[in-house]
Amino acid sequence: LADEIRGKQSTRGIRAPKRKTQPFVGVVTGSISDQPNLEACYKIFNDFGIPFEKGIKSAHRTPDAMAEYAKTSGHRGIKVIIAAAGGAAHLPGMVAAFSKSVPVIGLPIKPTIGDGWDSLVSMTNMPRGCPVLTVGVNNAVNAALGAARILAGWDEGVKAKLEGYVDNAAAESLENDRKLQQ
Ligand code: RP5
Repeated sequence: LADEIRGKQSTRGIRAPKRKTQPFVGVVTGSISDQPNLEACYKIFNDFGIPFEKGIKSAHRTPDAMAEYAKTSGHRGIKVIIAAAGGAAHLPGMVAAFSKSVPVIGLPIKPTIGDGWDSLVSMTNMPRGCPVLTVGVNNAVNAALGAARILAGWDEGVKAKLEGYVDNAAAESLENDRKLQQ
């Protein structure tokens, strides 16, 4: 993936039009108000060189667009979907229902009322046969890393980035311990 060409510099120094890279991850939120919570997720995908697409597909406000997006995601080459929603967090479950075979990671967003527990439980308590792989409330980092782990099964570049990430986190933790002892 890291080798995918995102844009090309022409020989005259004029920037050629960006070639659209096939996205492997679809990130959808129920509302524009959820988007700031996804920044950490987008950063990881950019750092890892994972092509992704993002969109707002509301299960309540735009159910037809949401259904169309989910139904066509697999045919369009999307390997995993992150669906983020808060409050009445139906989006990941509906996306999982319509996409049929694409893994869906549910990211509960803390709503304006409450701590997000209701959003979390609505994503974990799916009926048998329709799983939503759910991460913690507002934990966009784990949503991104979870998607990267799915892709790492068939992409060596993503696997190497992930292992580097884990090794860096270990080194940082050991360094924090060392500092604490001083
Ligand atoms: C959910 O309702 C969205 O995912 C969002 O978290 C929440 C509130 O949406 P807004 O009223 O801010 O658009 O569907």
